[in-house]
Amino acid sequence: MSTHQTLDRWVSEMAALCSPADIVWVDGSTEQKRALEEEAAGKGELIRLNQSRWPGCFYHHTAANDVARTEHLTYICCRSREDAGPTNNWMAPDEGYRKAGEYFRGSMRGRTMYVIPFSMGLLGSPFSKIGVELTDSIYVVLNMLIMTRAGSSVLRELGGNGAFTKGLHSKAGLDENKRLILHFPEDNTIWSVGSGYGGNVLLGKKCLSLRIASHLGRREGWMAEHMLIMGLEAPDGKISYLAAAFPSACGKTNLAMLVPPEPFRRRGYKVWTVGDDIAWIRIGPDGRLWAVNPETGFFGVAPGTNSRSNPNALETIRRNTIFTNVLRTEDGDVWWEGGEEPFPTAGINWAGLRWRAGMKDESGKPVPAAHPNSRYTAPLSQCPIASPEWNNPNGVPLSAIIFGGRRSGLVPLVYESFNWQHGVYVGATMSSEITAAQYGKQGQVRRDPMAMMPFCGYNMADYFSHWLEIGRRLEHPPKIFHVNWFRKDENGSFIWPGFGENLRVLDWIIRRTNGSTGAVETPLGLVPAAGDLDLSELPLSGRAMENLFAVNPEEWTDELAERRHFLEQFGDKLPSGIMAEHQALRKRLGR
Ligand code: OXD
Ligand code: MN
Repeated sequence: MSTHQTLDRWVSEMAALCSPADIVWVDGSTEQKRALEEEAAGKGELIRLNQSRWPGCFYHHTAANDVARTEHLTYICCRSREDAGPTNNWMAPDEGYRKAGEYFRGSMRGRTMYVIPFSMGLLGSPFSKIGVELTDSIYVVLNMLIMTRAGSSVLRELGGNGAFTKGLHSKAGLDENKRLILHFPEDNTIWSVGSGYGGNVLLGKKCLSLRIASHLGRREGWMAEHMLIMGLEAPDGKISYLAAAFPSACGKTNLAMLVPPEPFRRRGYKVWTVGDDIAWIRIGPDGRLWAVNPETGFFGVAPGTNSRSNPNALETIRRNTIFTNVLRTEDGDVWWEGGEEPFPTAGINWAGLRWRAGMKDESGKPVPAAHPNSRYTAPLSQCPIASPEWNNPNGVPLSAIIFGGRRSGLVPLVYESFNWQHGVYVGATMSSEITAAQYGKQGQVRRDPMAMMPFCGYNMADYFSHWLEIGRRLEHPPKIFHVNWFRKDENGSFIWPGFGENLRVLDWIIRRTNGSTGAVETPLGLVPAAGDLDLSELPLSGRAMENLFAVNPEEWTDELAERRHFLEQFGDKLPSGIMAEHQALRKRLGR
């Protein structure tokens, strides 16, 4: 029970629908957390790892049919279909409540309903939003305690009549045919049923912090973005902040926790992690953009994480971490493809099968140890380079916004947009090649504006207008850049070394924002002039640099046609400024 009548009434109504055996309010205390861990371990929902090697860590695995976000079962339920736009699944609110209501009815029989009051953002910050998630999963409770600020303090902040997002989740039967992830932006409500996978059920994350928040942001004049936030400290001690949007599988977490290359480290460059996934951005009283990370943890992809690719992530997940769908060894260790050596010789793989190194399936394919989308949930406070500013209620001022994608051709290593409107066009036409980790044909290009395609809670054309409107209101807009770490040479090899070396590009970006370096104009935007990019101690040939920055107009014909086709689906709703930028690019390329 709380002191908030609307909240109490809603909890009672949802309990009447789902029929739990009892109701437990999550208070955020260590005692309650320990008791829940104990209970989950007792029921086998979590497995305690070897505590001397992995203190405070647990293992969990989801159903085999429930290992990733289910975009085809994710809907925006607003009254008018047009408000959801052509890139979202849409369902009428009445139908959504009716359909999911059938799946929720009696779904918690014999189970406990947990009531999790949580805050996205620091309590009391002007950026923050409060949510309450009702769930029948202890795994969800324990993840939410890592990813959000949850517990009784949130109820105190909510008081007797504060606004909150209503989130209802039930695993129900974990039946794919009875799974729905529904968002009712007009009711500030989320209903998620039939799944136990993080991205579908940790309702503070994608559902609230992006889909519902993007809707609230449009209404209230701020932005909810799928962006990492990082600080880059220069040798003089000045820290500049960047926010960057990349589609999945482009290394967002690695970039947020980047280790500078040796020559930069020696000179005193440092990176500070503010967030790896979500940025809430507002216009500050000084006319600049300010950003917070509303989360308190990382829900990161495990495979490929090792002490070379991301030593800071590896250090972060050494304790108090929940591992999902990785390999577990008999002696309570965990492992994943691309993880640390020594490699295990045997264990229980993500699907619960006895696994041996080198094992093949009937068709001769290697049997994976960890699922490619296996995850770790770890507290941000444990990141060795966590920025002290991640707890600043006013956020950090942004010097630059970076968009990026995975393109083996066409797109230079880095370019700067000419102005805000051009930058919004650059974000709106973002794209990435599909990798082995995603559904779809490998190499095929997928459009993903601002990396928000699966997360924008309203019509994407209105979202572009909102970006343009924010730009009009900004006295000191950050510069907007585009990067592509993935350009390949004629032999199909990556030209740019990536990882820590990406700092060289970030350094140019920051120096562009403070006017201390030059650039040359190309049809796409501004690129570093020869010598502007600091390549000290990086053996990269002049030819490689030429290939990295080449803009070949004749190669752009198909890309321009695809962009146009993509933008035309928004019809009259597409802001004219976006099409004007498209035409201007076409002209500059002479196509
Ligand atoms: C994520 C995603 O899990 O973008 O962050 O899918
Ligand atoms: Mn994400």
